[in-house]
Amino acid sequence: MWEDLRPIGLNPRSGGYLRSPFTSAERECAAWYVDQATRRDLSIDEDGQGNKIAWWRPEGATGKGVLVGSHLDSVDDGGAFDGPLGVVSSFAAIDALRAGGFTPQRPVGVAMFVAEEGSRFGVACLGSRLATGLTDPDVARELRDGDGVFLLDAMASAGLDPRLGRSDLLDRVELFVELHVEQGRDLVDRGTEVAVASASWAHGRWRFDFTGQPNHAGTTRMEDRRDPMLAYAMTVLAANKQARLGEARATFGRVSVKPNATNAIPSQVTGWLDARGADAGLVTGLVDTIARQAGERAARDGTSLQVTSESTSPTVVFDCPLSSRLVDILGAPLIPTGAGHDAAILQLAGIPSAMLFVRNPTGVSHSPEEFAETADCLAGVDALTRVLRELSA
Ligand code: HGY
Ligand code: MN
Ligand code: MN
Repeated sequence: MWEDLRPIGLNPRSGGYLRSPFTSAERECAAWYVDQATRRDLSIDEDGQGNKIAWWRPEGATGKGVLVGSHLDSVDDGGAFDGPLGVVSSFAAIDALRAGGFTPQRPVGVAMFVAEEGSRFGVACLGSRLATGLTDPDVARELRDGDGVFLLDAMASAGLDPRLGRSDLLDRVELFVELHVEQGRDLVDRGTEVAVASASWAHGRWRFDFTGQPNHAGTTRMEDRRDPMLAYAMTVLAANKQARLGEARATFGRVSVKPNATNAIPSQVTGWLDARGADAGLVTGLVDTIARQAGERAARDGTSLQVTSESTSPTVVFDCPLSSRLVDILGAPLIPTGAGHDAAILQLAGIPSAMLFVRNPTGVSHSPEEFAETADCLAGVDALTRVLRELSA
């Protein structure tokens, strides 16, 4: 399965992946998913935003099912494992159960949630948020990517017949266990292969628009400038300082400049803040402080600032009985994550959800360096197989 996936969307220069939602590479990943499901005689349900569940419903397997799986889209130049490891491991776990002659008493589904990374349309976990009704389709209809392409147009040009909104796709789901590569160093520092997630940190994205006066880089005296780049630069440093002071995390990883010309003082600088912390209050306080300091600096420079919240998630504690059961089955540690996941969205929507993490020796993610050893990937499959055997019996 990995060999089939490996070349799809691979950026040969960086070794990272370009699988942005509803682009050809991501659609090739979706086709790979359909092929894998079809080879296993799984029946595929799909909702209006392209989320899919491939169901194993053997004779006698009735009622709501146990869902596993993850996402296949990536951040630009992301790693190979963030998302796909959960989907590959889910198919492999079904293979292992079948090879062992196991027949579940409840349906077992493998999910493929679309647009988890929020990298193209700005809202994290957009596919699962729409499917659960946590994001209003009217809001989603207004989303555009960096080139101004509307979500619906991107979906249509990728061959979907988009009908956004809460779907019945998840109505047949009893609980969800998402296996995911760890995006940090907890497991490698513990010397452990697999962990169970306790909670997903509160996190969100805010758009900072700094507006100034465009002018000539050579003829405009320094004292006559209203340069929005200055407040932006100060804000990046302020965010870093405030996050360190507040034991939170803040990142300006994306910026766009107009007109983005070497010899022109910008008219506008837009930076996107990703802020995270152990609880939502901490994150709100952090962003408020950063925005206040940014506004004060902009005012001093004769420029202006507008801050817009694009997507926020509270801290989500995964389903305790389910997570404790996984800890008992696997004897694995319970660790938090600073990353957002579809499992957190389903948990928020009332579907008992949990996560398994597989050791990443680099601790790096959202980067070509993201990695997981084959032995650890197999340990993850084994863990998921044991969990599925228990939960679907
Ligand atoms: O950004 C995140 O936390 C996740 O990887 N989508
Ligand atoms: Mn992910
Ligand atoms: Mn990710």
